[in-house]
Amino acid sequence: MNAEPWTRAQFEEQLRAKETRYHTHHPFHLMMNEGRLSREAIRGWVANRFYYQATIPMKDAAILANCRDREVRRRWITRILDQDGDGAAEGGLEAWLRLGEAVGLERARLWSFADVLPAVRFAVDAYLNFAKTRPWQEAVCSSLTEMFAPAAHQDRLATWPRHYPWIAADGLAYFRMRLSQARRDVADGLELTLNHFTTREAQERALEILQFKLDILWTILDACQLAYCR
Ligand code: AHQ
Repeated sequence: MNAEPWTRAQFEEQLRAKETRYHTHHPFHLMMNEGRLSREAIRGWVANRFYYQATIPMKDAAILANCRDREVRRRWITRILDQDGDGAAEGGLEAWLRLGEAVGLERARLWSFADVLPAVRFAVDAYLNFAKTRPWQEAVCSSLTEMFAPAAHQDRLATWPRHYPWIAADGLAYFRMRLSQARRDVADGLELTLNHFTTREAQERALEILQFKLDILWTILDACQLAYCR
C-alpha cells in the first residue's frame, strides 16, 4: 500500500533533519573549530577542498546540460558565475585560491591537484558523475546539503582568527562570500525540490539523494583526518 505523500512542510522538515549527518559534526571539523589542527592539516584540507570547489561549476554545468527548462537554467547559471567569476566579480575559485595563499599554498600547487587524496578524488568525481548521469532534478536535490553550510562558514569565521592567527584575515573572504550566496542558492534548490518530488516514494528518494551527498562530504573529511591527523 503506497504511503501518503508528506506535505511540503513535512517534506522540508525531513530534508532538514538530515543536518545531524552534516560534515560539521565530523571529528576533523570539530578539531578544526577547536583549533586542534596543525598547519599541515589545514593546508591539506584547503588543497583537497579546492578539488571539490573547482568541480562545483562543472557539476552545475552538467545540471544545465540536462535541463530543458529555460526558466530553471536562467536561475541556475548564476552558480557557475559565482564560482568562475565574470567581468565584475573575481568568483569563489579565486577567493579559495587566496585562502590557499593565506595558508601557505601556491596557486599553481592548488591547480595541480597534486595533494588531492584518493578518497577525495573518488568522492568528488562521484558527485560530478551523479550530476552528469541522473535527472537534473536529482542533482538539484543533492546540492541541498548547502542548507546547512552557513553554520559551517560561520564556525570558521568565528574560530579561525583566534585559533589560526597565522592565516591572514583576507584569506577567509570565501566563507564570508558564501554566507549570502548559499542562502540564495538553497532557496532556489529547495523550491525546485519541493515542487518536483511529490509522491511519498519520490520524497523518500530525495532523502536518499541527500544522504548520498552528505556521504561525499563526510568521506572528504575521513580522508583528511586519516592523512593529516596521525
Ligand atoms: O562552498 C560551497 C559551495 O559553493 C557549495 C555548492 C553546493 C553544491 O552545489 O553542492 N554545496 C556547496 C558547499 C560549499 N561549501 C561546503 C563547506 O563546508 O564549506 C559545504 C558544501 C555543501 O554543503 O554542499
